[in-house]
Amino acid sequence: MLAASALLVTGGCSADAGGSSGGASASAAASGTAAQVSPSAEETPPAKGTVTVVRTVAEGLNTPWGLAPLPEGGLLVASRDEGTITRVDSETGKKTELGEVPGVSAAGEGGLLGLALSPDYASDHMVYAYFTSASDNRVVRMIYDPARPAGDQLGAPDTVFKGIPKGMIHNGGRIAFGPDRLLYVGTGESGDRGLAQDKKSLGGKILRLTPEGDPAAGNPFPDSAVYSYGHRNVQGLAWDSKQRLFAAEFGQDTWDELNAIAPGADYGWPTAEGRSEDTRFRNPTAQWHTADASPSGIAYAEGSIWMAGLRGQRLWRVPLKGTAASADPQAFLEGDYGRLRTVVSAGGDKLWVTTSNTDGRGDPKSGDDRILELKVS
Ligand SMILES: [Ca+2]
Repeated sequence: MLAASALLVTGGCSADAGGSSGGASASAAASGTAAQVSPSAEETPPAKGTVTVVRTVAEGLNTPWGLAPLPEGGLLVASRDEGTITRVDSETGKKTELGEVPGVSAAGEGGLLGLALSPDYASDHMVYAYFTSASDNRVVRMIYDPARPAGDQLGAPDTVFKGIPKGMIHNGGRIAFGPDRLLYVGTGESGDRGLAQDKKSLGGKILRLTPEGDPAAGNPFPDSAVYSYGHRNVQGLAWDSKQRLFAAEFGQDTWDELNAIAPGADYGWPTAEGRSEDTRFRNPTAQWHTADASPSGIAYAEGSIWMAGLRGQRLWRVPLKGTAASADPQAFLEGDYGRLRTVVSAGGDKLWVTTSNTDGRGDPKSGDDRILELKVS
């Protein structure tokens, strides 16, 4: 099972590695790979999409960051600044605090960030969390027992991976299990831009780990958790229907990026921000001025990547053909709900999106922060 998944991932990548960093050749390679995987042509979504806000799922959340839909229904949401995990009933909006994650040291952009459920959640009930501690950024896992009293439902944390550089800014923080059942971790260069190109540093990287926290077999660099490098601050991770990984990251003051991630590839920071002519670097699938995006979470639905913009206060739709954008990105909800932090698939054409107006950089209104349910196409 693992070997087959690894082969699939490696296969996708060698096809990509053959191309130059140019968007056209990368997309041609990716389409070729997709055609081999499935005999039916890969469908391209319409150039223009739609977003309908179905309802507000929950209100009154403090600095919501990680969001993990539970298979039994409901959502887990992390509070960056309080260091707590809360379950939201997705029907009624009722909130139940699971408990506080011990050791969270919230300051600046750091705190309790990403959440992910174990690939064996049905049997092990394990919740993974990425947080900023007093000394570093790290990933822990805890057993979640909803039968225990509210506030006391999290077991003692088991540290899975530590030593990721921390800072007041650029702490990364998104974690997600891929279709290969491995744990992907988006990190930031913690404000020390040189770390992004240093393959020995865990900052400014996407990492790939086993559920136990070891570097995954088949990672591009020997005995290393590093999967891709040259990133500034990765806060969005999602896979498309062909199991290709995409990641969003913040630019400095020029270009935010959505990238198609290939193992071992260099995404250019700090030498390049956005597209460049330098063939050492992978060019983004799409890029935005930082005032229009400043992206955190991403999700895949209905043939497009959906990207939440903080400073941009909007949800971006990037329709895909292979790993390229098939049409210009399109913005939704612009300014309607303020800053948007996290977006996850709610199945089919539904998404859950969180606002981020209580994060110290927003203008909180009554009811902030909230989780919205969207219907998209
Ligand atoms: Ca880049």
